[in-house]
Amino acid sequence: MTFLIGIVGKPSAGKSTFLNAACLTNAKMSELPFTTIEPNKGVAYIKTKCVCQELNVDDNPKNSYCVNGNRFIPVNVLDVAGLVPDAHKGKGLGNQFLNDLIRADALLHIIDISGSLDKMGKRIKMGENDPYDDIIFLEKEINLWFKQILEREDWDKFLKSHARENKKFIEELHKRLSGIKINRNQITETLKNTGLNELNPSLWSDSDLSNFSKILREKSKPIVITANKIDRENGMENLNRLRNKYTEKIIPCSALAEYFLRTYHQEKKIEYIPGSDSFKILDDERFNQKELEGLKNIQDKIINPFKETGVQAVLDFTVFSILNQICVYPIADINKFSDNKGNILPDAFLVKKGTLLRDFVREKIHTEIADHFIFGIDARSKRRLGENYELKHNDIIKIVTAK
Ligand SMILES: Nc1nc2c(ncn2[C@@H]2O[C@H](COP(=O)(O)OP(=O)(O)OP(=O)(O)O)[C@@H](O)[C@H]2O)c(=O)[nH]1
Ligand SMILES: [Mg+2]
Repeated sequence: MTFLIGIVGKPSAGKSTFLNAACLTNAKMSELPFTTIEPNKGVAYIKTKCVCQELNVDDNPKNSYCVNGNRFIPVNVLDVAGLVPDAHKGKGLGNQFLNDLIRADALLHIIDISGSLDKMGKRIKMGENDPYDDIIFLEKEINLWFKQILEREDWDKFLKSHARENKKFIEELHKRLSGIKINRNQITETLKNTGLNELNPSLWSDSDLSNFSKILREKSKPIVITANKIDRENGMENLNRLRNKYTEKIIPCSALAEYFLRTYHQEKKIEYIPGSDSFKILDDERFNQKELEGLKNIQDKIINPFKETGVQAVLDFTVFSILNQICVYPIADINKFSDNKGNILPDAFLVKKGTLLRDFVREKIHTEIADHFIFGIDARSKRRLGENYELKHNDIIKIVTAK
């Protein structure tokens, strides 16, 4: 299973630019609001320090790629149309297009930190819009959309049949929401957090249901705030102001800077590893004066103060910190760290922190193997690992089967 990360935000905030920067796609970008109507798909890569350097081996990745000791693992990204306040009442393009994000694991909210777009994405004087308002309205619209999903296909009827047939609410709700990528745990935890009674959901008021769907949304589709256009004059100042008001993590970003760097790298004009704190111009002659100045500005005004352009940071933060993933390398030969064909460290899998070896084998490797699975071997220590072993970040593991 590959993660799906959805990009949301008001028109012209830079969503398609972020997608193109992260995935090297060709989604249309323009200053005009509502440039994107149909969703744009791409594949981005999250970055983690590969174990190849520690082991001093040259790896042959199959499900990912490795550059200078950095392992890049694919995730799907979807960029959708701009969302405006009251979208649930049909404003702008409405919010129906959000249904494309129904299977998203997390949402990146791209905000314009320079505050130079009005609510509809039209250009206004820089600083006139408070990005805090964008955070609040978007979350509200997303929560309303989520509640609509929960209620659609007749919530009352669902409750009545549940009461009549005395079925388990959690199981039934899980089935009902099966298309939305919500697991049983998230439902159970939401019930616990809201203090709502699963035995009698027909007594829930509308505000109970709103609260329930809000918390379930937070758990199943967390929103990560990306302060885009940090390169603009007042970006830093606005970011600091916003951080005083909004306590969750906000990651500064210049999608446009990353877009240039990735494009020049693809054209073999610069050396650049996404998310790094420098790039190298390969041949000055291939750039005009304006482009060279642009590159100097990227280094001085974005990379130096912020360590990187932010696109990679946002993706990595989402997968590792918000979705709580760790990286595990299954192999077949514990001395060569290779698969049966001799590929060294072929696969890097993302698994949730706390996953047990048994579940990892069942979910990620193959159910057939899981039936014959006996134990694992830690390739570093050559120790045996039982099925209840809890996987650690960067584990390199051989799965031993009965066959
Ligand atoms: N200065 C600056 N401009 C940016 C940045 N990211 C995007 N832009 C500009 O913002 C404008 C809108 O970019 P898009 O990527 O088309 O925005 P969008 O959010 O996809 O817009 P819609 O599809 O209309 O909802 C374009 O003119 C981009 O060049 C950035 O990091 N810095
Ligand atoms: Mg767009």
